[in-house]
Amino acid sequence: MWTFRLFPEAASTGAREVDLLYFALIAISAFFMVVVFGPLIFFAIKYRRRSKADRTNPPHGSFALEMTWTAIPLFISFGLFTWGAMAYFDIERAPKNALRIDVVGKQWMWKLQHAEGKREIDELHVPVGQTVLLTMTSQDVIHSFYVPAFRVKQDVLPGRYTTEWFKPTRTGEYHLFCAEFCGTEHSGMIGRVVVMEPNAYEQWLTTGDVALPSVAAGQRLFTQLGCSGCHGDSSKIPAPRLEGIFGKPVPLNGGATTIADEKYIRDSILMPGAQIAAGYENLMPTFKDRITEEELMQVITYIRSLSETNTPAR
Ligand code: HEC
Ligand SMILES: [Cu+2]
Repeated sequence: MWTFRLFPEAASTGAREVDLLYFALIAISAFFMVVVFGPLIFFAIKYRRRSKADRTNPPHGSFALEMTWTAIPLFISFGLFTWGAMAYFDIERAPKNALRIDVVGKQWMWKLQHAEGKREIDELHVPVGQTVLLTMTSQDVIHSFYVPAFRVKQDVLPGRYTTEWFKPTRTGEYHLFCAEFCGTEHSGMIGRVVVMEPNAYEQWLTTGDVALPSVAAGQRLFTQLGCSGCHGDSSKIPAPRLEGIFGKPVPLNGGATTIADEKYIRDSILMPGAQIAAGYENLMPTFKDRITEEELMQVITYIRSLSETNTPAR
């Protein structure tokens, strides 16, 4: 049955924060609307033409009044800015220890991959009460991953990784939209997020077609594509070891330093000549036309997994 609702359901921890801020903005705006329009309408009626209101001795300014109506809105604006900035940082900062899911957008579908191997299209299954972190990219144009019930929306860009996180608080099914006009069938780029009880989710992960877990798939690609030939134990080419580099600073030729994050690893694979690790030569071939977006994410997941056993930086 169709029911009228002004707001989408609120089904994540972040939804409460966003809604509260939004309601506060509406309440403050409504209050000042009354403060401005109330007297305006009152005076318009009182001093209408031909009214007999007293028009002698009009007041000419009041310093105290001017200060008050400058200072109060100023502090309210500061407060709103601080609140908004804090909420923004909460939304933007990817939490640690989250359930990681890889997302690839393309015209016109969402392809999702769980770390355990399960793949989905236009549907995302997640457990309730657990923080979920999406790492997203696009294989063509800009898309935007939007789940109104979680109050999260993030652009998904070709050639880059963006993240989005949420912690569902209620089981159920929620809309998933692409919120960036991305071509003729943009309006069809929709799906659903299914929030399940944790044990139902565990069970779902093992039913139907289950592909290789991301780390294992990445490791297999690492061998198949020949990365291990140069970066592995029996390498005859001077190439840096990749154990322990993830998330750490890496010195580059020319003296600069960068952090070995997803983007750096990605660029190293696609454009190896762009940033050369200090002390090495530009001997690595590009894998530009030999690797898909999904495979890139798996290789990165594998390289990240090499760093999860506290290896010190080079
Ligand atoms: C022909 C040998 C060779 C192959 C094959 C090769 N690499 Fe490399 N790789 C290198 C060399 C040499 C460097 C150092 C120079 C540079 O930064 O480009 C390097 C650098 C890197 C870096 C940056 C490391 C750092 O410490 O800054 C990453 C990441 C990387 N390779 C990943 C890969 C992956 C993934 C593959 C397979 C898809 C691969 N490489 C295949 C030789 C190779
Ligand atoms: Cu789209």
